[in-house]
Amino acid sequence: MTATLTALSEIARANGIDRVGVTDASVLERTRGDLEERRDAGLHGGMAFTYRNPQRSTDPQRAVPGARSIVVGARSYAADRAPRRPEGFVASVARYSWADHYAELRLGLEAVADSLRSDGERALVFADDNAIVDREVAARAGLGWYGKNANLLLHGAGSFFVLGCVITTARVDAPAAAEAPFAAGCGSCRRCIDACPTGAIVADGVVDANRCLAWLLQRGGNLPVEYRVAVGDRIYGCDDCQTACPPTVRLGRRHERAVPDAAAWVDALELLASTDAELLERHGRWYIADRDPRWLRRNALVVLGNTASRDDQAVLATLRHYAASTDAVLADCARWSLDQLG
Ligand code: B12
Ligand code: SF4
Ligand code: SF4
Repeated sequence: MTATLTALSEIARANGIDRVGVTDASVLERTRGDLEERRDAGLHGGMAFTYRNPQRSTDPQRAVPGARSIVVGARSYAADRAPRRPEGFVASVARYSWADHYAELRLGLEAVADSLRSDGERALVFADDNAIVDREVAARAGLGWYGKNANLLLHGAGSFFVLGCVITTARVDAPAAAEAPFAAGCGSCRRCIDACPTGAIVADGVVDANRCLAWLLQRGGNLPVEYRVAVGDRIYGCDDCQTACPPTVRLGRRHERAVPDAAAWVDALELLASTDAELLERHGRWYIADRDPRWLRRNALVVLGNTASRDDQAVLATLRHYAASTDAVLADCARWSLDQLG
């Protein structure tokens, strides 16, 4: 059967999705080449995700055999205010994780998929999944354009959006694409490149994951010494190439949502005193390599070295405790932080 984008958009919007578009289900040829080229050059920094099997992650037919269309949805995570920074030694969480926007996005997309399924079609939801490259399907659906920071900036709305899609066997008719009323493209701007604390944007639209704090804080293993100061107070994710982006900051205001204070900050000392089970319960929806809470402790130790006061006895006791640990990574980070605090 043939569905219309107008009808599906109404369902999506009624279920928390801000922007909707559609594209066909052909192979994402350009991105397949980009993934292979960047992986061969080592820019993936050991990431698996979509890099593990680019033949699969760029072919919608592998996700849903017989697929004809991809309905793409975007949900804003722009916050209506800066959450209050609590007292104590707190570590910051990137904006896209201040609330579970992926869960909300998936719910909205499931409503769209349900409607397609009720017409007898196959329809599966993907969001931040290894099966398909989200930015490229969103770009092809006409939702936005790539910035030099590699993020997809939505027309007239910036990049504070999470992206997902429904891959379906249905044919989805879209009204003829109107010319976007907003200018696309970065022009001579390069603020994100200059703002990146580790120089990870190595060419326009190309991020070297070996240097990107978002990846270094997620992956397993040690934090490279040369990037520990740049970690600053971050425990999860990094926003600098987006908070430096003029269209994202200005236009993001059009799609603001309320956020809880607590979700933006994590008490570093409390984290370091918590059990594995407590950490997984509190932060389980984050991507943590191998679901191993050691990596959260590693990050928190480095945050203390960057932000704590050298006179704080509780901080020193915690760092000394970890410096004596048999865990080589945690001991190394704790010693580094003790050195930083003098
Ligand atoms: C791997 C991954 C990462 C990696 C690597 C990111 C990267 N840029 O390579 C790490 C862990 C570092 C990461 C970090 C972040 N991520 Co991430 N990540 C992914 C994931 C799982 C796969 C991305 C992928 O395969 N990319 C393929 C590569 C080839 O694409 P690309 O890097 O975007 O490159 C494109 C441009 O180079 C463009 N291009 C080509 N030629 C040219 C030329 C010019 C001049 C320009 C400008 C562009 C351009 O084409 C390429 C695509 O073919 C997706 C989810 C998914 N399933 O898709 C989320 C995803 C991309 N991440 C997302 C988010 C929110 C983030 C962070 C903002 C989180 C944070 N605050 O810490 C940061 C942003 C870092 C950054 N500047 O990109 C969102 C992005 C939403 C958006 N509006 O763009 C996604 C789509 C998740 C989601 N479903 O919402 N991420
Ligand atoms: S997320 Fe942070 S470290 Fe990664 S490219 Fe953007 S500014 Fe650089
Ligand atoms: S900061 Fe400037 S160069 Fe970077 S993505 Fe935004 S508009 Fe483009």
